Amino acid sequence: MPEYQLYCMAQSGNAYRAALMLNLIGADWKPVWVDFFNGETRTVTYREQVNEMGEVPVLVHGEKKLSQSGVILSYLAKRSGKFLPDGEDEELEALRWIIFDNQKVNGFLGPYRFLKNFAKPAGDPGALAYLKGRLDGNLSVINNRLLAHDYLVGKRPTVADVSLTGYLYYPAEEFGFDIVNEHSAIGAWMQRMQALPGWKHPYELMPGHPLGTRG
Ligand SMILES: N[C@@H](CCC(=O)N[C@@H](CS)C(=O)NCC(=O)O)C(=O)O
Repeated sequence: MPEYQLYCMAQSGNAYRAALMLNLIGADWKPVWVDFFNGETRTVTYREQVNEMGEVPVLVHGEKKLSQSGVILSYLAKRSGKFLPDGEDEELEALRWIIFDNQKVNGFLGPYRFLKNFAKPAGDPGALAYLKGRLDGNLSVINNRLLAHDYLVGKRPTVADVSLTGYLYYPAEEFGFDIVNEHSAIGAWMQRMQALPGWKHPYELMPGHPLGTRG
């Protein structure tokens, strides 16, 4: 049995952060596919046995069961000594960017892509336009940061950068706009992250792609 199990599915950028981190630290792990699109996370069994919040990802490590990708990243960084912020100031700074990302960057990219790509019926155009407006502003905040810094915190990648990867590598067609063309510093940062040993695309790293394939 591998040391870590990660409840996830290929379409989830929230799960991708955790799967990527496991790969980047060279962990012994295996994915546990969640049938998200047929409602598995809404079942009583999932909520009682896996995650009362009804969300993916969930990391299982021995007796521990962790959810919230920011918590999972922090746990794995502490255990492995990799992607750890250096000292209290960097730790707080990393947390600041993780929360901004969770709430305003990937926290909007996920629902936007879901409404555009997977929702039946497709998302309301007004809701999509609202989210796109917020995304333009929030991605610009990240782009400005990355114009001045190679990584979000300090001079090397930390958990804050792993968190930011979330939805960024999914194909532009799934969003209907191209993040890399619109935000060049994010594009350059994505290439730096992609060059790290162990980096893999979300569709390679987690089961269930293409949609409808059982993981
Ligand atoms: N902040 C959470 C977000 C997790 C999340 O929203 N996951 C989605 C899948 S991509 C989910 O399970 N959503 C279920 C729901 O909201 O009902 C994290 O970073 O882990």
